[in-house]
Amino acid sequence: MTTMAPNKHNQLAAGRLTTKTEDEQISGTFTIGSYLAARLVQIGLKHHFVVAGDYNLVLLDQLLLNKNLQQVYSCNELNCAFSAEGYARANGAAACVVTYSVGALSAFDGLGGAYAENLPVILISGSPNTNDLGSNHLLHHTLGTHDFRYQFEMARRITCEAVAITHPEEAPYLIDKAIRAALREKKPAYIEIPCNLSAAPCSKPGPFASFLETPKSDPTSLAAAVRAAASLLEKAVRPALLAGPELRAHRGIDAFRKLAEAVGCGVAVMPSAKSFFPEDHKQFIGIYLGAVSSPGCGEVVDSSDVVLAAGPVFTDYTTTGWTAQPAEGKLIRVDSDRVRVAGTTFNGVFLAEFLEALAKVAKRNTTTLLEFQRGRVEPAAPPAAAPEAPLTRAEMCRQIQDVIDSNTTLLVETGDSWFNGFNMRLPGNAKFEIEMQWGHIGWSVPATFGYALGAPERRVVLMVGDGSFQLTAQEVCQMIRLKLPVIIFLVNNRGYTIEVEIHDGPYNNIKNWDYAGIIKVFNATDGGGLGIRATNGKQLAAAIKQALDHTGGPTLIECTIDRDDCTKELLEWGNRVAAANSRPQERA
Ligand code: DPX
Ligand code: MG
Repeated sequence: MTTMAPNKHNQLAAGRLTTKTEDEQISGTFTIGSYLAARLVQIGLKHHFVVAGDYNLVLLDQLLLNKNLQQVYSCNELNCAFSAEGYARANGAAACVVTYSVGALSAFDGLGGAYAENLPVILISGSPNTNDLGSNHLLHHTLGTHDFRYQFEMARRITCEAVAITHPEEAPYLIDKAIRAALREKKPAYIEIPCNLSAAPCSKPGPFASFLETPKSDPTSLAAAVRAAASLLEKAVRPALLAGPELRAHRGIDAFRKLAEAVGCGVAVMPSAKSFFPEDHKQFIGIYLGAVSSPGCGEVVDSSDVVLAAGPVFTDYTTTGWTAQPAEGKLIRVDSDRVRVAGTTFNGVFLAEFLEALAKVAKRNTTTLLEFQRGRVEPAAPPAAAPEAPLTRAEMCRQIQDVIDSNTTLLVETGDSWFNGFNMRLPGNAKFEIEMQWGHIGWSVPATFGYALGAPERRVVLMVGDGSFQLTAQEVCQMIRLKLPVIIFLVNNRGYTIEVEIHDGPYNNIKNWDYAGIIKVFNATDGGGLGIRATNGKQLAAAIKQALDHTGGPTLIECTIDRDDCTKELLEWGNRVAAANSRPQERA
């Protein structure tokens, strides 16, 4: 519904309404909307994701005036938030703009994901005209009561900072407060802007360097934590290092590597931290996931007497149903702002600083690496399937492996795509993205779109199941619209296979779609997307070749495999997680 907005956008596009507001900006006159745009550019954004609605149209006009910030459109607000989430993975931060309630409440699901995954996504929502606050008016797109605060109250629960602007004078302060908190905490923030204030004048933005400052540890606590950790490591017979998913958010990837190289021990990664330590590094021993760890890795970590876990997130999923969590007494646990050494906590110690400092004093001990190397059996390259034999999961993965080069980012959706992804070897600087904490099926299609916009120089490859794809499929049209050469491997196994293997029932069957054919629908008259179905290895090889040559838009390759053709890791992991989830209630 678009009744309230002046039709500035069209005039702008037609070149009729050009100079006044831009001149004003250059000469230092700002509005709330142009102030926000300037701040988004200052923190490094080149794009913002948008779904229009009458509570945000004037704001969108204001954002459009900033030529350093491209407005990117989403099909719905869930996709809008997930696109921003993916963009933040590639670019460090992101912003999305939605309309009141009908838009924002959908976006909240994606914002919850950004919270769970430690990504600073700034959600901006248009809101009612200030003259309606406290009046006796009922408004459209609301619950139909006189309460217009509920959205703000809800946002507070899933962000690190939520602000609702009610006066132009306060706007710069509140906008800065929200953006600074998001960047500091690596969590989403929320900014609510009434529809009649977006173009109201306000003061101009000041310096922003303080937005990007890294917090400093308390020197005494830092020294004490390093002493305690170094002493535990010194006594260890078989120390090992474990990289966790929070390493990236807290800028610890390089420091972790320095520490690893100083100690020289075996280095494992949690599944949600795959690619945070190079897989072709001589100290890399694989993914630690209990019984379904990479070959040889689980034994080394489990038998290690001191494990230093940096930025870990131990959940029922990442510990394979609570079966793979290093015991407290042998754990050095490095979190974003504290360190725990065998049960003693040191607060006010920041992750990267701690790892850097420990790297300077930690004793060298290569035992776990040697142990791993001794027991290592080089996995044989899987044989190619007969070209015309029905496509299997193994053959599909064998071929996808060859698409991954050191410039690739592989995104994997919740489902067996996780386990297929864990088994992929990542050369050089190849990257891996997973949403293992929030685990929202459908995350990957918009997140891949956002990621590809944020990292245009990379080859972006997605593995997604049919069930997940059905949630957010329409966002492929935005990849077509912006001509992004993403490669999507859509695994059509006719259902929710994870659930089939854990606990089957009629609810795990889904309506089949013509997934390859859907691209034609999205192309309409002007799109350049490719949709190809592969039912055997020969067709898949030809499809991959076409995809690699195709640069004018995405290629979706529908891989049809049997309903029960899944990884053995999924079966094992699924059973253990299901067992943990079905524990009967314990009575005191
Ligand atoms: C559900 C999951 O087809 O993958 O490999 O066939 O399992 P696989 P698909 O994409 O199916 C996904 C399906 C239904 N999880 O197996 S993992 C429950 C679920 C969820 N997120 C949301 N709703 C339900 N994870 C938003
Ligand atoms: Mg499926």
